[in-house]
Amino acid sequence: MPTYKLTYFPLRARAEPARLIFAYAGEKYEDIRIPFDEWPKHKQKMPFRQLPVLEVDGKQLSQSYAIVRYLANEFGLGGKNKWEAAEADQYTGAIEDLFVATARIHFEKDASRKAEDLKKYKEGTASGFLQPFEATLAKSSSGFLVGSGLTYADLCFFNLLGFMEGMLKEDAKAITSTFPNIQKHRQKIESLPKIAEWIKKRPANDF
Ligand SMILES: N[C@@H](CCC(=O)N[C@@H](CS)C(=O)NCC(=O)O)C(=O)O
Repeated sequence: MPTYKLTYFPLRARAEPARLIFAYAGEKYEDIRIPFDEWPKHKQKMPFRQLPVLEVDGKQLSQSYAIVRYLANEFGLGGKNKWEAAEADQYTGAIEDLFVATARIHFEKDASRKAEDLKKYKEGTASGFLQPFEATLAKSSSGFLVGSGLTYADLCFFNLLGFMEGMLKEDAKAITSTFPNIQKHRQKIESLPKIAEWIKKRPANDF
């Protein structure tokens, strides 16, 4: 059995999809959370000078989506064939776009630019990204995004909703709550027994 170490900050954000995969698969790993003030002394040891980084038997892998795809393929959550894998990639591409748009507003320091960007986000950006997920889930016979079963895309999407709401609070909740099939999907993911168990015991973070 390989030894896994996942290094990130004390946040869910970009590492949580990997943690959700480990939880769902019931795989052991070391969940390393570097305090922000200690980051400078670790930064130079990371391949892209950023986190998350996954170590598999001492080999380092950077980039959150490379990490989740690798783990998903290891643990049977990568889609049943190449087409399903490509569909999962399609969803995670959109998830990343909305993740970045959300974080940009949260971290914006200029108050008037922040207000303007938030207005655009609320008026269209966020629902424009969420609408295709809602439409896919409305048609899905399994209730998952891809094919007949759970893939890493579902876990990334689940994490995105919590991330949006953690970063933009009521402004995001007012948007996510308007999509009934997305809410149903969320409940489906959080009630998967292994996921429910992880959510109960994971460290509390806003996002
Ligand atoms: N494309 C990268 C982005 C990684 C990234 O932006 N990491 C941030 C935390 S979310 C980071 O390490 N920040 C500290 C730094 O850049 O020094 C990924 O998906 O992993």
